[in-house]
Amino acid sequence: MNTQYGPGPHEGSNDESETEYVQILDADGNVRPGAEVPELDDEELLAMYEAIVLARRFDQRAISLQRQGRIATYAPMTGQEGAQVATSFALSGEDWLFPTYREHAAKYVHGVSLSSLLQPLYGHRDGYAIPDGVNVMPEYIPIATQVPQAMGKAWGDLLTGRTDRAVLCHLGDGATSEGDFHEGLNFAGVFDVPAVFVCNNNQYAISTPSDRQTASETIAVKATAYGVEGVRVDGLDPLAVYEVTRRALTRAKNPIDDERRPTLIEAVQYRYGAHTTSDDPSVYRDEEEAELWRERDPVDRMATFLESRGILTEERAAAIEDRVEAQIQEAIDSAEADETEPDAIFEHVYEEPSERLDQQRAELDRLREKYGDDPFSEVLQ
Ligand SMILES: Cc1ncc(C[n+]2csc(CCOP(=O)(O)OP(=O)(O)O)c2C)c(N)n1
Repeated sequence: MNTQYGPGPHEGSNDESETEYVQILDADGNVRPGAEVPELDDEELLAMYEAIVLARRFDQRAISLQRQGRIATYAPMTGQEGAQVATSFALSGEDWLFPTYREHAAKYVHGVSLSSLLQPLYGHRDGYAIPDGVNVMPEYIPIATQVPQAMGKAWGDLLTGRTDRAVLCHLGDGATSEGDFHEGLNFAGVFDVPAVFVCNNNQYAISTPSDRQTASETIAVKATAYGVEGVRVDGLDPLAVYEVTRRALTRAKNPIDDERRPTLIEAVQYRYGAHTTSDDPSVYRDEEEAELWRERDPVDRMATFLESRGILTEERAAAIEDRVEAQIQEAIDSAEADETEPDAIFEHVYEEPSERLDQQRAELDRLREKYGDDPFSEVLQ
């Protein structure tokens, strides 16, 4: 490995394991002694940084939109954008992405537009469609169900001779307690499918801390039980996450049967904010704990790294902020311009409508008679 191994996460985190884990940047954004920077040119490094900044600003705007009552419940990703962007940067366009409800930035980098990310939050189903040529599955909300499905997709590709592409499947630390995780990983190891599983260990499954989730020393160590590779990486270090994912994807796509290996990556990170906009983290964790992780912030570390190389200048940083703001505003305007069609919620549920659906549609008609064409806004007042 051309990367440097460092001690476990900072003192004070609830992870006291001594397991080595991969880091390229130190907490301040300097390249660690002996570590090698991935082979990305200046434009690629800047593009990675811009996507991370965009993810952070998108998150802030989305939370604000939810607070204004303009969008539905939203799952924030601040603190986790570095890992999301870096994993998707390592993908080729042919690779498939299986995201959870939190991987907005990972989806965006792999080709989903910002307005498509917002559409479902505005009640428009179109955002869930898989756009032509974009290999991103709709987000998975039932925890860990994507793991056996991603394995199955990769196995199907293997059986049809498509080892030139891989499947990258995201999951949370809480997902590792579900049977689906173990079944998926077990099959992946037995059949050596072209897949990479990225566990975004953000330290909490809603209010359950990761040390109550598992008695294993780490999540990466679980890979051993299934005969897949296990790697632990600093999830707030985008360069380290990129490098680890790139290597895992190369291993997954090895055309030689005996050398192709799936990988479980544990990206150690922290959810700075709430689980969703319906959650209040202050009831189950101390703000001081979050502060310790913020000192290793992925945006700041990437900025320091790029500045030290003369790649990020003040003018470029300002241009990035302007571009990102404009892009997000355009996406919001576009998602808000879409007309809501209340009747659409009854479509695509069953091939033949059920009695209950018919009753619900009749209820909508009744509300329309009472409140006019926009019954929801009246009812929701
Ligand atoms: C099968 C299932 N059980 C319970 C839930 C309710 N639930 C929603 S999110 C969540 C926590 C998941 O935590 P984790 O896997 O660590 O991912 P994170 O939300 O932290 O990204 C739970 C239990 C669900 N969505 N699906």
